[in-house]
Amino acid sequence: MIYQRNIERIEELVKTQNEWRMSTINLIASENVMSKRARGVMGSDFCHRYAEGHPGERYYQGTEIIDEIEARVKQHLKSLFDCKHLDVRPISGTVANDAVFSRYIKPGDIVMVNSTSGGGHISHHRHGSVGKYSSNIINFPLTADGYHIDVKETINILQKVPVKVMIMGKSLYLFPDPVKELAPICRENGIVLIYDAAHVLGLIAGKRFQNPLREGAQVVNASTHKTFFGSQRGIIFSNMKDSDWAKIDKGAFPGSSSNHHLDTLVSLAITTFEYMVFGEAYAEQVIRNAKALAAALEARGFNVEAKEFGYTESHQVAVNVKELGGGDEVSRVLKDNNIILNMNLLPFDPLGKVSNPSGIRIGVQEMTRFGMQEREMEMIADFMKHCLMDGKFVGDDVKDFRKDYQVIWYSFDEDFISLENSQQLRSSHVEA
Ligand code: DSN
Repeated sequence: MIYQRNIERIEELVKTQNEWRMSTINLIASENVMSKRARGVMGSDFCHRYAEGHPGERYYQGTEIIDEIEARVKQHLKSLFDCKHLDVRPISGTVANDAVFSRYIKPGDIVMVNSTSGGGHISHHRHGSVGKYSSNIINFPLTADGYHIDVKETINILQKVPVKVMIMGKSLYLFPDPVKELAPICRENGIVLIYDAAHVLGLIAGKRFQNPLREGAQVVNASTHKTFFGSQRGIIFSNMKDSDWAKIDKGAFPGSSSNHHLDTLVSLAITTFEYMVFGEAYAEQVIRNAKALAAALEARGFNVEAKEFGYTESHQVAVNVKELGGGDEVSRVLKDNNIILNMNLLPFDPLGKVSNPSGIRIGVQEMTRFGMQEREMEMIADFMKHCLMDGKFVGDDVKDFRKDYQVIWYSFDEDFISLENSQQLRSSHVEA
């Protein structure tokens, strides 16, 4: 009986999570939601199965059907990212990073990365994946605003320091990194330029952010569930020579995983088709929303970062909330009001401030998927002002507001949008 009650408790918690999250404004920049159709194929027999190796070259029998799905998703992702090689087997963005870093970073190599307070991801650092292979990690110098790599100063450093690997892309990511500016010097000096596109993959696929491969990165690693609204997985892609790609192929399998979680792969196949149709309209609206929310917050007295650069060119907005009690307190107060986001170090925050940094990081990609536009960004800014500056409880108002945003846009879910509607949506964005 006790076991039965334990099982029921878990089922009840899952139900509570499902209902609660649909009644909140989720602004976590690394999350998103899948369409009903992408989510609906999860939980099939594939969640029990193994498929090591590549389609048609497996180490198990009984893989014919996943072989077709995997071959299709690879083919479609390759066309979306216009690349020669692509691997869908990493089971997360960090696993994708590790598959690549393990092949390119040798003990003692000097690796140049975005600092943690400058937005760099934990896997690029000493305690993460890079640190497993080398402890010689140096940070890109930043310009005075803290949100851009200082290209001139980086070139000065490269003339004096024998950097072997450069990793661009980050987690607090407002503006593109200078790939095209630094790729030529990397090529001249044999520096491998790796781009971590975890946060901005959907914006790249939607053609609204820099295209790192086209700008000169040798390889791109990413997760598939932030701005790219798929299941939680990782990918790697490149236009490198076949012989170089063979190293990465082994980094993915057997280097960093064996089976690759087929259940989530089938959802990614559906998301990829959604992205091919709706990706450009979605990415466009995401960036419009981020800019609109930043401006609305600033207008209500918040200290929004990077104002002189138009706040953001991505899905994210960074706000300095030191005067409001710091990132920890502010993010807790917001959560108690059903607005969910995370505290974040801001550029030049000391690393010791990691448990109460100066900032919060906001991502608008999930609320955009639920159909929110500029008008709704004004309302979110109002909620944030009322609870953080006027000391009001807005949790019930947030729940009421959220009732109108339950359907997932930019998808083929039958209760929302037809292909024709989406094309109209897309052309209205192009015309606007
Ligand atoms: N740490 C995650 C983020 O929120 O950016 C990415 O892995």
